[in-house]
Amino acid sequence: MLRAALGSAAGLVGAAIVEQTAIGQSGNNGSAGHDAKTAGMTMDMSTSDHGTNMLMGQVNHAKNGFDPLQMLVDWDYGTVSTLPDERTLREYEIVAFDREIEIAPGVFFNAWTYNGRVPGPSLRCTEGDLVRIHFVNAGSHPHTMHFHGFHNAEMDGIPGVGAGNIAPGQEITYEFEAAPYGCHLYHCHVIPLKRHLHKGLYGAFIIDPKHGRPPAREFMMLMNGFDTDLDGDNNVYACNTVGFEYARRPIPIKAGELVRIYLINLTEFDPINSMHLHATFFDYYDHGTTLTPTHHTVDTIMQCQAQRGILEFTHRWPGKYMFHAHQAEFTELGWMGMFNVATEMGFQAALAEVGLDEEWDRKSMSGSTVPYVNNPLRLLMPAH
Ligand SMILES: [Cu+2]
Repeated sequence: MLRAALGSAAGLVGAAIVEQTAIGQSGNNGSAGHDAKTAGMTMDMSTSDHGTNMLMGQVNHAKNGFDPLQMLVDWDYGTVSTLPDERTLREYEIVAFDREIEIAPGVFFNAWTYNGRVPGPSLRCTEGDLVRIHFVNAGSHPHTMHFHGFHNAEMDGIPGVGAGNIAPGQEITYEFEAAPYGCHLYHCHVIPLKRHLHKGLYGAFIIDPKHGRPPAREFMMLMNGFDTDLDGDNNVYACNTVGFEYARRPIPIKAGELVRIYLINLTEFDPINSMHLHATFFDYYDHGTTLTPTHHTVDTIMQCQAQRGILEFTHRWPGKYMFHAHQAEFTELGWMGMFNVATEMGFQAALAEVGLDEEWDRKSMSGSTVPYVNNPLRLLMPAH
């Protein structure tokens, strides 16, 4: 049963890619005709070069309204002001609405989105900031925003407590002080949760510690999956929504530099997801709520749904290095990418190769809301 579903799913991706190659981007809604081609493509997938097959075709990022390469670094700091008590106030505008998105070349999904994208904006702030989120539901179903973090019951964004479900056309302002620092998330909490989550209503919520973390190139990666035929199994898996996008367009980093990934799992239907890095090892900070690693020198990590953590690593030598879920079926259905590790001299070319510029470089190197203060004593202090 499971095997059959996976075979069918592999066929779906393959069929879509071939279809895309054949007829290009124009007018292809991708939602019809896959089933008929499934069996044949499954054969093709098993007898030809998988990598080549999966790398064909391009997602129309402009039409999607988001680009997974930009999503790695497009931190949303909100509108920042200072309160009379000198705390920082960050105000965010979030609108939920329905939107069709392309999750692999030629494969479309009727998503429910925060601000038109899946995942929603990567909200970033500093521990102790007052966070005010003005949420408008312009979608077709009731939704909420439930944040992981400390807050009172009214701000929990669940049905039946405080404002509860926010009906279509309604709005609410959620407000709380950002704590604890870490790599967190937000998501809709309307029942059936499985459906509201899987549709795409989730995003990263990163709280920087007051004294920052050591300088690093930083990325947000959210692991997700999509059930395109509504049978309760995912047909496409991805990191930041678009299957194989980072294989088609490897992520530029530099040899020898510290890389920090804020990794979050929001895969529905499967109990766990995972991340594996090739050719290097990482330190891991479970939930990001500590300043010293909770795991040293590992090269795989598992996360339950909503679990998250911070990876820190360095690639020593230039070249292209894979990263992927280590559940093979997730990998084969889209959750696989590459880092393009460049020398200092070769970095501009690595950026240009995947359509990135110096602005992307700047965002990836200056994600934190606060400068790093290197005070060894802070490691001895309680975190919260
Ligand atoms: Cu919802």
